[in-house]
Amino acid sequence: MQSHEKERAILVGAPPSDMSQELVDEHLDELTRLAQTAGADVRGVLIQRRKKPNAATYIGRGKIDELAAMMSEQEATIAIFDEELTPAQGAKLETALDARTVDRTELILDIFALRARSAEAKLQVELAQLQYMRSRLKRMWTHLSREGGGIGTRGPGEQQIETDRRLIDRRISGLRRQLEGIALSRSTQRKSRKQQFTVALVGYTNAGKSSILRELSGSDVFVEDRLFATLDSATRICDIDGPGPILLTDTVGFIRKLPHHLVASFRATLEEVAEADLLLHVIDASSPSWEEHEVAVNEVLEAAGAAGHPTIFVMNKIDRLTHAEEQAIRSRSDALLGPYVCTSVVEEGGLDPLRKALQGAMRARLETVKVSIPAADGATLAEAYREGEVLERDYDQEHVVITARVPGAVVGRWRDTVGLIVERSDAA
Ligand SMILES: Nc1nc2c(ncn2[C@@H]2O[C@H](COP(=O)(O)OP(=O)(O)OP(=O)(O)O)[C@@H](O)[C@H]2O)c(=O)[nH]1
Ligand SMILES: [Mg+2]
Repeated sequence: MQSHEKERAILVGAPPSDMSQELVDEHLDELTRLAQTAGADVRGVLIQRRKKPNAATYIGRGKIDELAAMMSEQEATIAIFDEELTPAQGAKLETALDARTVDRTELILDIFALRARSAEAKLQVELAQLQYMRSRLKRMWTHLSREGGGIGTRGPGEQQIETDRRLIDRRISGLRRQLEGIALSRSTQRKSRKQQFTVALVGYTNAGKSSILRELSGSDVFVEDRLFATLDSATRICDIDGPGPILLTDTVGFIRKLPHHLVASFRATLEEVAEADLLLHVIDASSPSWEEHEVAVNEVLEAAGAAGHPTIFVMNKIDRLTHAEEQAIRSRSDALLGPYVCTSVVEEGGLDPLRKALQGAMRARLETVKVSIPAADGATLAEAYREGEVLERDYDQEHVVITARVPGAVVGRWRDTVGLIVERSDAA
């Protein structure tokens, strides 16, 4: 993207009258980051506190004049609204301002389109974009069109939109079919790792999910201080010095008012979350609005059918807090959250509390058994070491007798295996 083609933008918000100034500022900071991520040059901000946004034009008549004046003074090319505008609101505002309006949903969709790497993520984003456009029959604001010079000159799908909704519908069902195919092969893949302990990282964008995955797995995972750094879920094997390895999956970050079309089209990715044995809900504890972020993430989890899943909360980035702040956060967390740990990716040993919690969660699902294995059966012995912890090991002539902690699924299979003698053990 070339800088001289950058859109000059005024941001517009209509927060509720009773919202704290701190939260209003936080929301604007976030919108600014979103706008900058999408490549806009933010020239100004306009706020109108209201009981609720104006049904016809989002902000009131007087504010529209103020906005128009501000835009001409700042030579702004677009106005960016911190809410999904209805098709009618968008159209009215564009007429009144004689300029392009972009709403929060378009902005997020545009960033997702910029970030999508895998075939699946690209299809998911395109599906969400088409659904958004379908009800508006207008061109999408997109980084692609800016490359072509000026906004909205060549948005993808422009022709379809202008000519025929049916083409969009056809494309939408085509995309759905392709995505279903991909989802099917993913679920087959998942079933094959069913007996392993699977953990999914979820949380607000930029909370530190990928950093934690990178640190725990020791592998190269993309981390950056920007919104929606990760769009593709990545799974890595992590050794946490516990009974056997875990499979840790990183997922796309969530955000306040995440467009529902996006949630819907990322459903397959989110299913992975719903099927995990355990969720790690990562929270940036250094953000003043972490409580609001936590609620937003829960809303998305609910929409994805993963609410109420066994969860450990991870209060991350505590290195950024003073001791007093950390204490305050701990007492809030005691009151608000389920089991939680405080972590830091940048401090030496900062993830140890998380490792311990994961070890505990793994142990809780293990059964301790005493198994007599024919000496020739090396595979079962190897499985015991791979899937769990071997506590004791004895030999007689023809057998290896071990006491081991292994997942219930493994115990079940061993019980069904001819030649193995399995007993419950009380050994700790
Ligand atoms: N100070 C500090 N910074 C951290 C910590 N963990 C992560 N970060 C930084 O926070 C930023 C975001 O980290 P990521 O791991 O990319 O966050 P993410 O949750 O994967 O974000 P998305 O993929 O956008 O959802 C990066 O600049 C990290 O270096 C931490 O414990 N302390
Ligand atoms: Mg990430």
